[in-house]
Amino acid sequence: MANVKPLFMGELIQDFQKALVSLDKIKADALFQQALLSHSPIEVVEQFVVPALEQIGRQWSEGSIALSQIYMSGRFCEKLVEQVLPSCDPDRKHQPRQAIVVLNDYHMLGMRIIFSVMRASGFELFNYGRMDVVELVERVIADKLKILLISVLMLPSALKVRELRTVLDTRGINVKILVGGAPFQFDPNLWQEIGADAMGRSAADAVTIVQRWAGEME
Ligand code: B12
Repeated sequence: MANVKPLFMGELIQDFQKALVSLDKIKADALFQQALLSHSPIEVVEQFVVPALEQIGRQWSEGSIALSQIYMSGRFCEKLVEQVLPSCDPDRKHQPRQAIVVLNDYHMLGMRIIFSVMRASGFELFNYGRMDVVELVERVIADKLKILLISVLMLPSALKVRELRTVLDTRGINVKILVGGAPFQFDPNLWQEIGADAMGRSAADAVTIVQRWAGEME
């Protein structure tokens, strides 16, 4: 971040967001590459792509753009992110068994980012994709998980974590749950209310929290 003035980054985000909304992939790609000249891939994802998509989300809730524009923006950003975040690191560590999942909803981009960054940081974890509570409980048990990362972007999906925790408790399964996504950013107490062990706002938080838990479990 050191080389670029915040104002410049802000302008770049505005232009990127406009290019996405007008479905101008060539311009969006060029701006993304420009941001990469002065920022690391994860900085570009978290400080450039995420704010642009959040602005697009706000425009949609105000009624100024269509759902199809959000959808195409999200899909295109997924492709850009896939290009720059490596899916694995040669120096994998042995850690507690862990997985990441999108619970119930269809917002997949945040989960993909967390998964890529965790793997790039040397963590090995299962990617369950999208699951509902019933399927997830069986996988947690079958895979003998110690840590479960859950991404949700809709409030009803966030509330499903409470149901998951209750079923796991009933079956005597002890697994640490780390949650993240928009509902937890909107309501900072929500993660505790639904029975999670921690909440993270970013991929960097996911790495820090899992590292801490892994250390405690050694
Ligand atoms: C793109 C988008 C879509 C795309 C998704 C495309 C895709 N393939 O993912 C499409 C168009 C499909 C979509 C559909 C809908 N959407 Co939508 N969508 C968004 C939008 C604009 C951006 C989401 C996104 O991809 N952000 C970029 C990613 C990278 O950010 P992120 O997921 O937040 O992840 C970061 C952090 O949260 C964190 N994180 C995420 N997960 C985790 C997990 C862990 C463990 C940790 C530590 C951290 C972490 O780290 C990530 C990287 O920094 C948001 C707006 C917003 N403010 O989030 C609305 C939003 C999530 N959508 C919303 C809604 C309502 C819908 C729809 C119901 C709309 C409709 N009427 O049909 C549908 C429902 C689909 C469904 N059933 O799931 C609402 C949810 C409101 C609520 N309180 O429930 C939002 C908040 C918009 C709004 N302001 O109203 N959406």
